[in-house]
Amino acid sequence: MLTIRRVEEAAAKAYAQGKIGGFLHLGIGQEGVCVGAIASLRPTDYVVGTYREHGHYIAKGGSPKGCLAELYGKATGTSKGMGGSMHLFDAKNRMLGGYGIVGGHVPLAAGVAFQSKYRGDDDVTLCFFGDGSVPQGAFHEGISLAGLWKLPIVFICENNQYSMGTPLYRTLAVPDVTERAAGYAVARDRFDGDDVLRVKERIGEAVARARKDKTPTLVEVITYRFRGHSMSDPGNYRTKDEIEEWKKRDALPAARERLLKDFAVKEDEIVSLEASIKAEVQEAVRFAEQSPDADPEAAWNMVYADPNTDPRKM
Ligand SMILES: Cc1ncc(C[n+]2csc(CCOP(=O)(O)OP(=O)(O)O)c2C)c(N)n1
Ligand SMILES: [Mg+2]
Repeated sequence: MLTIRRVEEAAAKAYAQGKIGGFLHLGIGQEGVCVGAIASLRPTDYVVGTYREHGHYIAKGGSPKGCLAELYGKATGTSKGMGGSMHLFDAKNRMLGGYGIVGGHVPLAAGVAFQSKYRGDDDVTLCFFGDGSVPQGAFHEGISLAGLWKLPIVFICENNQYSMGTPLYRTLAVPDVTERAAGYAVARDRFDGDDVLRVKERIGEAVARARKDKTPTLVEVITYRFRGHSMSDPGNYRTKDEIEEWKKRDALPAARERLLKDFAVKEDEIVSLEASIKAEVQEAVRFAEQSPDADPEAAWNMVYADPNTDPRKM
């Protein structure tokens, strides 16, 4: 969680310096969700995410270098600098995006889960999306087929209270997202995302069900983003008090406390871990800055997959 936060803080700084172009959506405040959920997976399981997916990419085995270089549009980025912030792909770690169309990736994730079942693998797919995906048509098409075909997938709504600047009460007639599950014969769960171990345990139950029984679950995790929607959003639609209230439920300092109290980790061990994460991220920034730009000619090489290459082995 700390690595992800430091990477995103570094990204925000580089963006303000004009070193990163395009969109940049930070998940600062939401790290407990992707880290807890992905910690419950096996390496061969799949993750499909939105444009707010830096944390998911890193939690799935990606590196600060691969993330930052991608944001900088460099050839050494995880998508060879062709995707940018919203399109982090890492086939070898089975991180399958990074999508900019709200809700559009939900049926794609159902397709990934379908191939696992079709091939007889026991891999599970986690599909992350925001509260803004829930009223979208594609979301319902994806979850409907997952329920009908009993696909090994966990749909995880990261409910951060807003779709861009629009609060939940203006987008959802039924604010409990998981009530939709009943219409599609999908199991459901809903809980707070302020404790990373709770997230791991509860998502782990849904993952176990998907792996063993081949049945989907719709999970809603209550969370909050501390920054605006993207770098161009100062977030003026909410009060400082609201943000401060949510900061009391930040999963990152809570995890630090638990390491000290419940797991008998020493303060100086944590301090040295924090220092090594800081150094790793500083090194990743240097790497991104010094890497060569993406080669526009190389874009043609990636329009179609090589039919002789199994992307799962890349
Ligand atoms: C189909 C579609 N409509 C509109 C947009 C513009 N848009 C980008 S992000 C966003 C809000 C999505 O909110 P949510 O799903 O809650 O995710 P969050 O940004 O909070 O993580 C919108 C409307 C889009 N990218 N795709
Ligand atoms: Mg949202």
